[in-house]
Amino acid sequence: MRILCAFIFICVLQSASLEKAEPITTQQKQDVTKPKIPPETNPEAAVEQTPDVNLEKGANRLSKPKSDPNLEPKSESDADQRSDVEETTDSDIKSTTESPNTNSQQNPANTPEKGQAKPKETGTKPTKPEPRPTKPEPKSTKEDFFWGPPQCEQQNYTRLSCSKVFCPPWRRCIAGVCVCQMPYKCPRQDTHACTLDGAEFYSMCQTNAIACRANKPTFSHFSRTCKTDENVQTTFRNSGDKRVLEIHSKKGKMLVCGSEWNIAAANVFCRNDSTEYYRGAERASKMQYVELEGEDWPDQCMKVRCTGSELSLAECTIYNPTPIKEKQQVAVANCYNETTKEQSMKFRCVNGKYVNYGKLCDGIDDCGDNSDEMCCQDCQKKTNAFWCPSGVCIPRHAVRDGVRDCLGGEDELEENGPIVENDPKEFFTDPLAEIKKIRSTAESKLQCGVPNMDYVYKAEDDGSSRQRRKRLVGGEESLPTQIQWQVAIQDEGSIHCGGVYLGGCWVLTAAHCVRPKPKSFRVKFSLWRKNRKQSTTDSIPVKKIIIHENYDAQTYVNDIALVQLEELNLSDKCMLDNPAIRAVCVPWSTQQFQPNDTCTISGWGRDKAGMSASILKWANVTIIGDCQNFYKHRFLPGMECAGDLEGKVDSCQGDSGGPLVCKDASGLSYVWGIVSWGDKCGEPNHPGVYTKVAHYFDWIRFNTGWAAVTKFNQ
Ligand SMILES: [Ca+2]
Ligand SMILES: [Ca+2]
Repeated sequence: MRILCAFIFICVLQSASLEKAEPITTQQKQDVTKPKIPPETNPEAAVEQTPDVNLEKGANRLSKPKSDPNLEPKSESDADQRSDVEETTDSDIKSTTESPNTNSQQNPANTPEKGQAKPKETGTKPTKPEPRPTKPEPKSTKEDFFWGPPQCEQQNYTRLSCSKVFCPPWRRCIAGVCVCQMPYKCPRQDTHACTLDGAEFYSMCQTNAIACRANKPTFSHFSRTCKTDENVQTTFRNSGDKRVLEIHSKKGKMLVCGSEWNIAAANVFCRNDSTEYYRGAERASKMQYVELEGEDWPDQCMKVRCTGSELSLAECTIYNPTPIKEKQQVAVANCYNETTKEQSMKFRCVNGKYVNYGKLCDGIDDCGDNSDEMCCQDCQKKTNAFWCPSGVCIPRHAVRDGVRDCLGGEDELEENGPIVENDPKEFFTDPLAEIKKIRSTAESKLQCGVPNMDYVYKAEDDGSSRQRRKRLVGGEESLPTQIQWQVAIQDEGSIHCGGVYLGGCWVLTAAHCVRPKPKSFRVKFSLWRKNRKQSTTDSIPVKKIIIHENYDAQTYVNDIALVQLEELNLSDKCMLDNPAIRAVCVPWSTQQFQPNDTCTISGWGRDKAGMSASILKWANVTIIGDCQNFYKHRFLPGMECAGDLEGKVDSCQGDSGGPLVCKDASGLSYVWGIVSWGDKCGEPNHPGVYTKVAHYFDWIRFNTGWAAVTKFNQ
């Protein structure tokens, strides 16, 4: 009954007929016999799933890192070359002869690797409960409609939680937290950043990286001549019992205009003013200019806009110096004194400050750590805040400002209007301009997630034609060069698993698809018909296989493996440029996609007759958020469910190891899952289970040695 590598379409019938279809390697054989799903250690599970599903396993690991980011083929030469000759027919057995690189080691058969695979699996079983949401309960008990769910609040997210937001360039996302970047890693910029003690750096990124480590304000202003008498300093002057803000700079002394003054900025001022106010401001107060007591007040004001994370107002955007009119309002500091407030009816920020519930999800950082904006099911309309699907509200001015704030780029979509360009003449200090430059440089270095459209619909030379596409059960045949990151993992000459190309020399697949015997494998790129190469097909030997150390063949937990390709002679590249091959992006956050998002699975399925219908197929599936309901404790951390609860399309339909790919709002495709296991393919209430790739981001980064595996939030 089960086929070895779960096929994507059609699982419904895999009972008898198919297995024979394809010879299996020794190792696979054994898999076959075992229940596709982890035979559970627990009763209930056992009941349900016995036979028939297809899952397989296999395992092995590889080794090491390689540091090379050459991702992405760039030119047009055609592929083939490297491919071994014989593959054309690809009898399932070709195995060792394949190509120069592979041959050296043979004895395919005599070394059953299963022995080795075992050891590394350590059989461990996950102990820690994953924080994934069980199911959104509309709201917490408080009276806020926007806030929640409670599971989110328990995570204590702040602006440094890079599973939900981007880190600024002077911080780096490590294990879900924005940590201080090494100052020398900041790229040099045209502007010169001056520090409060008169030093000059190549960028504000650098001064802020230093400030981040010291937790002390450092940046003063941009200038080519860092004279301390031009430093930007913010102080206050009393008017009666009110503290009126003043900014000293080379433009002289000015007040802060009331029009943009908000709590995020007031927090910054108060924290910098005194350690007594480490929790920031009580509120952003203002008063009319004419009401100021005393003489000699400055007659101009500048606007100040802060995100809320700054260590001093000098780090904020300061702009638009203008003469003040009498009735105009100016900014007043009103710092937070927690002892005076009763807190019972308030929201407790992660940093311990209390704010009114009405301040949640309005796009403004009231807390000072932004924790009041991190678990939002929607944003307050009256403030015009913008909702990012990761549950974060951002201020309106961050929409179409040229910098991606929402993980999927929703805030920068054209539908949100034209890009707002700042007029440099009006800006005294504009940190956003530098952030924009640094981000776009970094983001352009990695090409992924975008197919080469010139090739997507190119018909191949092998006679296949588009008109022959036909709908299958829940799936559709692809076009010859449509799914450009899909690969086939060839083991001892036969293909039982798929995989996905990450760029450089790296391919991702399921642990159960491989063994630590690189010579037994080859990776086929741009394969369309499973058993026949096309002109763009490339077949590449494998250098190393890295199986997750804690992969458990019984539970399928950590069913993930990296396949490192062999480099070309005298080169650090592993294949010649091939216009029909593109890398998919690696997701860095488990929040990039959410339940109910529609994604695509692909693989070589079999048709009902069990023929290895050899054309690559694809189908849409939906991410399912409450998978524990279907699989109980067999659903473990690092797993994701997708399918269609009616059972029309389900994941068991693609070869194991193949990709579940989701596209973000900006059109970039990410490998969200790897086909792993499932019960009763294609039947209602038995969604397919995938390895959740984002959960393994740090593992991938460590094992590939790539400094930047991802295009964003590196
Ligand atoms: Ca707020
Ligand atoms: Ca933006």
